[in-house]
Amino acid sequence: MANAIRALAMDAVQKANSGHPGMPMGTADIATVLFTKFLKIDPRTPNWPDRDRFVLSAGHGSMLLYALNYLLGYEDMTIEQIENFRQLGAITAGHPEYGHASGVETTTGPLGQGIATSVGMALAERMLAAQFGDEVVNHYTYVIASDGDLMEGISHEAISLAGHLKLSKLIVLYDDNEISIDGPLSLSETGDALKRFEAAGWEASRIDGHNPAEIEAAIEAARNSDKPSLIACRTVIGYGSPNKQGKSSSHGAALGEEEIALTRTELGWDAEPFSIPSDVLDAWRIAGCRNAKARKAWEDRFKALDQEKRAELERRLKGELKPELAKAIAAFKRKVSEEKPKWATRKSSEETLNVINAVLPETVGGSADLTGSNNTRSKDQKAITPDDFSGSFIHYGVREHGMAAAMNGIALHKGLIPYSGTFLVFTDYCRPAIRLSALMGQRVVYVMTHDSIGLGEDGPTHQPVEHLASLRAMPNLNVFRPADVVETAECWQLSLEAADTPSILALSRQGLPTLRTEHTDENLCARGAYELAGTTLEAKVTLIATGSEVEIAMNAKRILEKENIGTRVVSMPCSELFDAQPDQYRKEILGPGTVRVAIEAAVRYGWDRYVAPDGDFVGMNGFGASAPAGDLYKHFNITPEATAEAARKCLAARS
Ligand SMILES: Cc1ncc(C[n+]2csc(CCOP(=O)(O)OP(=O)(O)O)c2C)c(N)n1
Repeated sequence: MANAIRALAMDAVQKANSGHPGMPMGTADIATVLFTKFLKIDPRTPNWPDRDRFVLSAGHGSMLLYALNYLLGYEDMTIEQIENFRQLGAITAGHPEYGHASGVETTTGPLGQGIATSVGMALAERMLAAQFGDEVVNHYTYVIASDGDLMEGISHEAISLAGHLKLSKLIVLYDDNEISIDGPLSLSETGDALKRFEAAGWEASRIDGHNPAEIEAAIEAARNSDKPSLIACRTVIGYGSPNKQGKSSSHGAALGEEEIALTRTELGWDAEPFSIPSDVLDAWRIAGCRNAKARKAWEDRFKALDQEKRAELERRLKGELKPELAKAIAAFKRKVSEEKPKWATRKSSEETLNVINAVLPETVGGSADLTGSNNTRSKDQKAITPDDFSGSFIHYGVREHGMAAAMNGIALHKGLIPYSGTFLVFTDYCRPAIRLSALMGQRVVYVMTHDSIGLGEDGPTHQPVEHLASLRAMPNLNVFRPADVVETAECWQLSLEAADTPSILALSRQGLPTLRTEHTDENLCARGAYELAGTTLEAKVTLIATGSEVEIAMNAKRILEKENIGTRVVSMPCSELFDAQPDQYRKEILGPGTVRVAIEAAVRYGWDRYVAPDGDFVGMNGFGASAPAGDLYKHFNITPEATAEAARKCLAARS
């Protein structure tokens, strides 16, 4: 049965003349034991909520997963798909992509992401079990990870978090083949992976990854451990290939027709390419049906749940929000637009979370050790502990990258909506995971506070300048920068409603006045930008600002209007949503015929498309500095006066 995986992998890579045969050939025995004896999945119901999760962290070995899914009988994984490995339109992408083939639980390929994402999946399982009971939520998370996965820094964050939380239903099978691309692992690694995991609170063992009895015993032991488990499986990369096995030459290139013929002989496999002997295929298909009964029994238990609990779990798994949310946000907006508090938007976010978390039990908050700064913990929100997963707040520790990947895992698992915080400048520490949130279309909310030089004394290491532009460049990511408490509530609502798009909430450290003092039920941020203040004069200038600089724009308007220069102010909390509006709306908002000046305490990159052809930009040209916020705004000339002056100059240049 394992040789069927090897044959499909080497033949598909040969046909595509691209791909990685060595890893699937080396891990075929591990995967065969795992998938035929342990993994609780039902290919006929690929999204059965209580299935075990399998993560192929070593995504370059994608043919392992595709071969398994074909052999097990996933309907969408036909032999034609295998034959079209890595071709346009096929579901058999170069690396496994979430949303293409069923049975692919997460996108992998950037090494380290899979194992870190799996921590979130295992965590979600524990949290949902605490909320809904073991009889409906009770599954394992299995990972196959490679040397590259464990060499990546993110693996450290992931394993220490999992070890701390005692995620005992997380089992990592490590493809311990001592080979990476450049050659033997000894070129660049001397560490002891087992000791590393043990030090992080894991159970660790080493076995022969080609001995089915040892593999089975090790997985059985891991399932009964009260810690997460690492099983280092000593394997031979490219197993079966007489001239390439055990060598990096089998890692990332087709073996070649001649070597494939020799491998067939070596393995005693004489079937034609893409053809699996019927007895072998039958055995696989029978293995694929193994859990049909378990799935049925689960459905019965699910149906037997009390009506309310069942409806709630169903809603949560579908990712539908409660209708009460919109009402609660509207009531909050009405209240604050009357009270007009002067809050930092991070504080506004906290107040909004008090409203959201009271309505939505599925939100899971957190922070990378900046809870008091990110204001992500709402009133009465209980933190989870290794012994009690009934809370809804996670102390991720100083592990931004691991946190972001774990949030992907929580979102992918379904049933929970993750949000968590750090400083905006440290989105750089999370970026590969944010990119996967966007690529996979996951509802993950990144609460990123201290969003500009406005954070003050911590200085340029902590002051983001290029981050907004670089995040805005990422496809399918909404970057919100609200100006006041009302916009913050609206942006939170939009983040939660975007079921297929992650969001960044860029929030201020410094206090900001309430600018939206007239209540509207309508979510004005939904169109990305809107006219916050019109003019009774003839409109000559449009000031476009985001976040904390909207206040500056409002003050610049006052200066200009004293001089009889009609000035509109546009707040642009989300340029992605604005860019998606119809032409007509965008033109109208940008103020046809007016001179446009944009104000943002960040770099200009990306703003020219709004201020063209003869506008200007008031913002940062380089890194910030260490000083009180007010001094910095003056020093960098991001002030109402400088904004008014920029507008005057643009008008003068016209006439
Ligand atoms: C973050 C990241 N860096 C680099 C790569 C390119 N890459 C793919 S596999 C690999 C290492 C291969 O070694 P190993 O993980 O041991 O896999 P094996 O050779 O055993 O299949 C590298 C560097 C990647 N996919 N992701």
